[in-house]
Amino acid sequence: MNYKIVSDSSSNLWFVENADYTCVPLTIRTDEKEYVDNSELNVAGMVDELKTYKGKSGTACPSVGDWLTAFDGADRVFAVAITSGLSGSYNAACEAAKIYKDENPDKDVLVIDSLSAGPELALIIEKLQELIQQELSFETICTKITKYQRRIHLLFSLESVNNLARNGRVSPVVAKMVGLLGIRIVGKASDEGTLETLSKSRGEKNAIAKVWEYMKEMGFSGAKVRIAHCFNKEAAEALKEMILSAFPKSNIHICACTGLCSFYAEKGGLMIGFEHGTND
Ligand code: X90
Repeated sequence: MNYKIVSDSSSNLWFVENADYTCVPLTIRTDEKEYVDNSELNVAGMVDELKTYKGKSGTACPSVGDWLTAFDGADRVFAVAITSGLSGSYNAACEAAKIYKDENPDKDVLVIDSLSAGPELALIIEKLQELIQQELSFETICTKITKYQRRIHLLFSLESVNNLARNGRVSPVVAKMVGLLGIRIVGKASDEGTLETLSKSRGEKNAIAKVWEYMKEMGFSGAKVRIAHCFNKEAAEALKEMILSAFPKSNIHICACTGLCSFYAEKGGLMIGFEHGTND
C-alpha cells in the first residue's frame, strides 16, 4: 500500500524529506505574464516586477486536473489545501478526489482543508509524514490528523495588504489602516479560515513582540514553530530568538515564502505556524 502527500504551493514546500510528496502550483497572473509557483520560479524577480507593475494582478488555484495528476498511482492520498475561506483549491481537490475514487474504487483520498496557509500546512504535512512512517492505517491517520489540526495555529504580521485587498481577501478598511507608514497588521487565521486582525503595531519590533504575546496567549509552550518570511529573514530570526529565550527546546524552522505566499504576504511579511501544548 503506498501513501502519498500532495499539497498546493501555499505550503511553501517543494520537497519533503523521506516522503512521497508532490506540490501542485498555484499561479500568479498579471495581464502580461503568468508566474507558476513551482521550484523554478524566481520569487525575488517576481516580487520586483510586481512592485513596478501598474495593471491588475491576481492568482489562480490549481485545477481539478492538476490535483488529479498529482494523485496518480497512489493507493492512499492525503491532499492538503490552502483555506477554503480564501481559495477554490480545496474544492478542486475534493472534486479530484471524487473522480480518483470513482475511477479507482480500491483507492482512497483524504482532502484536508487547512483553514490556513503557509507554515500551518507545513505542520500538517510533517505530521502526516510522521504518522505514515509509524505505519498506521489510513483511517487512524485520518482521525489523528483531524485531531492535530485543533492543536495548530497561524499568526501573521504584514506590512502591506494591498494584494489581499485588491483581490477581495481583506476589507478595504483593513487595507487602509496598513497603508499608513510603519503600521503593521498582526492577525491570525480565524476558525473559518479567513484573516482576522488582532492588532495594529507601529514598527516591526512591536509587531514581533505582539506575535510572541499572542503565541503565549494561544497556548504555545515550547513545541514546534514554523516561520515563513517574505524577504525578511532578520525578523524571522529575531522572533526565533525571542521564543528560544523563553523555551530553549522549541523546534523552530525558518523558510522563505515561495510565489503565492510572497504575493499575498508581500515584502516584509511573516507567517508563523505553531503547535500549542507539549508533546509529552
Ligand atoms: O485561489 C487563489 O487564487 C489563492 C488565494 C489565496 C488568498 C490568500 C493567501 C494568503 C497568504 C497571507 C497571510 C496569512 C493568511 C491567513 C490565512 C487564513 C498569506
